[in-house]
Amino acid sequence: MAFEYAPAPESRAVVDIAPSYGLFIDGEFAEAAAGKVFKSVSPSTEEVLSEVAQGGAEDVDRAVKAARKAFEKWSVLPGAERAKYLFRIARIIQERSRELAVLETLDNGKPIKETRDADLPLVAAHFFYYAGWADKLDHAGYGANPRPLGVAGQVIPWNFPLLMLAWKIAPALATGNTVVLKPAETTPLSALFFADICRQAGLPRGVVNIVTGDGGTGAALVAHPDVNKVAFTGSTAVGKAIAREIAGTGKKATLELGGKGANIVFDDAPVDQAVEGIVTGIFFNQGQVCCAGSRLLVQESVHDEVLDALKRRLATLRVGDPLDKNTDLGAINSAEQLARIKALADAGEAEGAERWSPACELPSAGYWFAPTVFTNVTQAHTIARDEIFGPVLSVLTFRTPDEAVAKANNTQYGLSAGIWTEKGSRILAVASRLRAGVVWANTFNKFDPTSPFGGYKESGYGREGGRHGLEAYLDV
Ligand code: TXE
Repeated sequence: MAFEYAPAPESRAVVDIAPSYGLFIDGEFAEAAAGKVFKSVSPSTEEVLSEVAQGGAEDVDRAVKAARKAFEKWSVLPGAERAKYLFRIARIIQERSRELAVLETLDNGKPIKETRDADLPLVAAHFFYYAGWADKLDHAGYGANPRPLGVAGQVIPWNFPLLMLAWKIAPALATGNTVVLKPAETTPLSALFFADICRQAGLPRGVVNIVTGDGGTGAALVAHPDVNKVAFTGSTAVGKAIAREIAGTGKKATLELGGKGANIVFDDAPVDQAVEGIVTGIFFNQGQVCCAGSRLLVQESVHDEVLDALKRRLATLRVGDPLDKNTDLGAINSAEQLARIKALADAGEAEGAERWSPACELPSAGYWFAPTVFTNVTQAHTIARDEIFGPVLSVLTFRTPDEAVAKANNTQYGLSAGIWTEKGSRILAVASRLRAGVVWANTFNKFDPTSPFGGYKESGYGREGGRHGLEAYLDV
């Protein structure tokens, strides 16, 4: 049935983006030493949002020095004092959440519905959660006299810019470390707004430094001899290069890399509920999620029923202006990422899988990809093995729980999985055999700061979130 569509655009005017931004070092914004800049472009319109400083090795060095100096005082501040700053930051994030949500949507391309209702509340929750830990770490509470590692060099991706920043900065600060963070080159703006929030919260100079730039800037940070801990989220290829770079240096590292999550639907699962989980699993953030449920493993007996329901549901999704509150799918983050998605989807077709997309009109400017479902996929297909990092679902079938487990584990990755079944005993039996850092049951992509997150196999090592996330920043 056709219905009238009334656009509900969020106001762009709630955010004031400056025409240019410097690096945030030792509490001040400053130009890069070499005077280089790059443009931050809105992927939904290709509009240039701002010009941002391109940090080089000299800038990284200045930032690390500032962080080292700040560490002397920050690391010995009583936990309760550090907590006050983190609580203050959390509160300011809540107060400025509308502005930050609009900013993130403009810079990243994801729907305002997601930045407003998922990203921003989680960002604040991480700061509240780790603020609560800061004074519990003082020995009597935590045990073995934990000590911060020193200066943390943190490199983050573009898919959840502010949330990845929160995952990295909140536990580092709670444990008494200081930080140099490099945001992704396509989404630098929310980290620079966060720098302003640090100033607003009165955070001592040098505790948080933001050095914007590209992979070369990240490499300089990782390689800096005075960085004690590296925290990276990004591609598996760069994660491996970082592991090689720091081998033998004594630097500690957490690496959160790619994934190829299996979303396993058994024949007793409520179909409508499972379909919602499949949609969230692969179309949330246009599928640019490391723990996306990019492989649907559906029990053969319900394959047609589930696929019919899924296609009906996909026909109702709205793809378009990410600032519209009704939008379900926004833009792909960059031209490069769009090209990667297109190439893999083309490989799916070339290798004989069956491609389907709902009818939808994509905007002419910007980077867009329609929600896509591939059926008749085998484990040998490239689209069943490689991380696509886009709104592309590969559907495979299974007959028995053993076969489901074997197929789910047949990947170089091990970040996430989902199980849909009414049987509690089956959830426990299957979950314990899945080689994945997170297994959701009858839900997908649910996050909470209290839960550790991280991968098996080539999805990386170390955990972020929860108590385990603290340990990544401590020596005992
Ligand atoms: O990642 P990169 P890209 C996957 C996803 C995607 C692919 C490529 O499959 O299609 O990676 O994305 C910085 N030393 N994921 O090219 O290059 C870079 O500047 C230090 C999964 O964007 O890994 C950015 O800040 N840093 C993923 C960050 O690393 C370096 C999220 C990520 O960029 C560097 C993103 C170097 N040598 C992509 N080279 C996830 N796990 O969620 C680049 N960087």
